[in-house]
Amino acid sequence: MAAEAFPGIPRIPFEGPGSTNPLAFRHYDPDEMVAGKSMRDHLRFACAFWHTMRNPLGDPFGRGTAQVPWDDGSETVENALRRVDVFFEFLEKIGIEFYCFHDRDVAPEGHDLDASSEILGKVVEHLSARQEESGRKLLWGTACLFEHPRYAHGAATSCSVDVFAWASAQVRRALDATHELGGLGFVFWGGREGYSTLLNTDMQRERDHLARFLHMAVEYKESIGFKGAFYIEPKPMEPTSHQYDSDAASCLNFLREYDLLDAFQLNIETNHATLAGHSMEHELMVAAGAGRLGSIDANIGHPHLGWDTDQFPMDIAEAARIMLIVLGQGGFTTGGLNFDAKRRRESFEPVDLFHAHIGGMETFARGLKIADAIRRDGRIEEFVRSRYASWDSDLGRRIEAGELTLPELEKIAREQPPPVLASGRQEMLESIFNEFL
Ligand code: XLS
Ligand code: NI
Ligand code: NI
Repeated sequence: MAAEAFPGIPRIPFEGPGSTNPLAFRHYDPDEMVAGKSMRDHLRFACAFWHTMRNPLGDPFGRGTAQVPWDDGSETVENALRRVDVFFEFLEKIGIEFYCFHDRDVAPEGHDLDASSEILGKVVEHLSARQEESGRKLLWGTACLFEHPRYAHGAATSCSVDVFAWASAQVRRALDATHELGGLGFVFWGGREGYSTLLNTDMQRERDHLARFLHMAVEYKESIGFKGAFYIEPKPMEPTSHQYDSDAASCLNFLREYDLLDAFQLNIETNHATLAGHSMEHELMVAAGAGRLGSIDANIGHPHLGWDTDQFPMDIAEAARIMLIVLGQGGFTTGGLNFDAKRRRESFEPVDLFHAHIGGMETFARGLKIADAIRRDGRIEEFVRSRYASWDSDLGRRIEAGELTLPELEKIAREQPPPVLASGRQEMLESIFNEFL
């Protein structure tokens, strides 16, 4: 193997809360047991190949700044294989067990579909060998159906049937690759599955096409025996002005409408939730309530910026709110916490990849412990339970069981004294939550 890409950076150790070493963990001890499970198994961290290896850290006003001494900038197979080696060195040093990729992050496109498949095949072989050596696993794969100019009008929702066919070919191959690598899941994020203006858009036809596309993916998945989970990743906008997978509720409705609900779970991303005008907590609760919370893209937006800034998750209270819901549903099964996050343009040195991921991991380690402590304390849970206590009465039970009609309820209401309400105690509950931070 070639020289180290991150010389002088050792495997990041756990040094405990007293440490001031920025390249050490103070709170994330993978073996520490929390609520009967190791932190490693609770958190199931994953690293995103695209941000870690391929994001040049450009913005709409300036070119990329990322220092990538291992990358010669060419679209060759050799360069792609070298990036894989660097990525696995990073995974091993940072102590992250899972990763995620798009087909086009790991392998450049060839001059036609067959050439692209061949290149992807070579890279997959290499990824497979590195997985084997390192014990690292693929949390999910996906197909990049948004970067190439051919997808300008969308992929599965393109006005061009030929683009739809091309996207089908690409998803087929990306599924093969994910299957070959033993991936635990496959994500469909509707990169450009939406519109810029309704003046040129047949919305219902496009939605029908997207559903057809997903049905074909499910059929293909079954035909090759791929057992991983399928996830839809909601996002309301950007790059389009409206995406059909705009939030958890609209995704669930879409899946139900097209008889796809059994085949998909949701992969919820924090910054997408906030772009949709929701809290992450809201999106997670909608997904979990439908039994469809599969995985999480862990990042965070900037409160002043109205786009997907994909910042590393550094908000401990937010991580605690997320982990409360994850613990509440009994943890992850196939999913995990994927750092779909990039460094700021100013953090361009390779070592910043470590600082960024360490920060995100520490945030979630603390979030996990806080959420566990809040659950063990039980005051908030008990408050919620008692807030609905009137529903545990005979009347509540009969309404919930669908045994009463409007006229019958009118009779009951008339015979009773007017309802008396109790306070919602929001500020008291917020203070209890804060006690644990
Ligand atoms: C973009 C999305 C994307 C998906 C995978 O905003 O978050 O990165 O996670 O295609
Ligand atoms: Ni994402
Ligand atoms: Ni995103």
